Amino acid sequence: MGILKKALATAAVATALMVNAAAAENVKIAIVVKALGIGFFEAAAKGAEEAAAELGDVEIIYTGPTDTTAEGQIEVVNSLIAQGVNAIAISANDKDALVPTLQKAMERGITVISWDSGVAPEGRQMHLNPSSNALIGNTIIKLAADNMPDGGEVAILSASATATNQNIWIEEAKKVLPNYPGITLVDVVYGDDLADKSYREAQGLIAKYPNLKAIIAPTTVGILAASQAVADAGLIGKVNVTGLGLPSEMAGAVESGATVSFAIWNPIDLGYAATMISYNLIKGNATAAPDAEISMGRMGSVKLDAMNEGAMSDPFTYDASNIADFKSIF
Ligand code: RAM
Repeated sequence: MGILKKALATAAVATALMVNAAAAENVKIAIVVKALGIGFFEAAAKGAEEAAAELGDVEIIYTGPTDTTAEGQIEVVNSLIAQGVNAIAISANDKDALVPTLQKAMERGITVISWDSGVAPEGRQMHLNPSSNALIGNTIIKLAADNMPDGGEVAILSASATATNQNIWIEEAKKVLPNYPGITLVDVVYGDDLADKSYREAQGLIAKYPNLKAIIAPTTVGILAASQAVADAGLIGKVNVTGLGLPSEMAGAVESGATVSFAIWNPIDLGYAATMISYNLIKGNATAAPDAEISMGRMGSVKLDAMNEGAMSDPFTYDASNIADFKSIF
């Protein structure tokens, strides 16, 4: 080999080694979602990537099962443990079923937090709620009530029956129902955050309750499917669909009138914040403990309560007057 060739080869090896060293220093943060293919989580992943770009030394691993089951998430978490990630930030399909696997992750030194949909305290270091649970519970009932001046029957179309977040919101909604005397909750059904199952469950509600005035879906998948079922059944103006949705997915429903209004927080900010928190815990910049304040970068900081839970901002309501401004964002 000529001298020049040899020097070039040595330089190439050196460069490769440097690239490897830099990659090795990257912090690996896994964002584990309820299931792949859900727009809400794709928006959160966008926020996670924004945080990673800001931090510079982070690799985001966006992953989840194909359906919203705890079994699927356990498999995913086991493979992340084997890969040796630095943090697992999970939106859980079940509060308890994931605890042993996540405890195993923590024993291996992996930072574990839940966000969006929580894990029981023994299975994670902290949990990030998008907003106050009580406020979300009240919001979903109020959104229905505001368009039912004469009261009447409402039904809830939820995600999976074990989803921590929807179950808490439904519990909170039931607590405030007595404040809405004309309104009766006739049923709660589960679409598992699958579009086709949610659509069929909405059809079932329409068939079973001929006087139904509103379907409340505290899930972005459910609200979209229910609005389509109501439109397809020719019931726009008779059954109002409301709950939690993405402006990008719900613009058509608002335009058709199947949905008068709905609410949500910013899922991009939520994914961004979960990533920032994971990073600060990995790096030892913060410890998850009651009263701790953990920085979330451009989102300010979150203060943990006695259960190591914190909450972000209030949900925002969307209707025909403002949806156009948001439908291209998330
Ligand atoms: C779906 C998921 C998610 C929930 C939103 C509102 O995307 O169930 O967990 O927070 O709806």
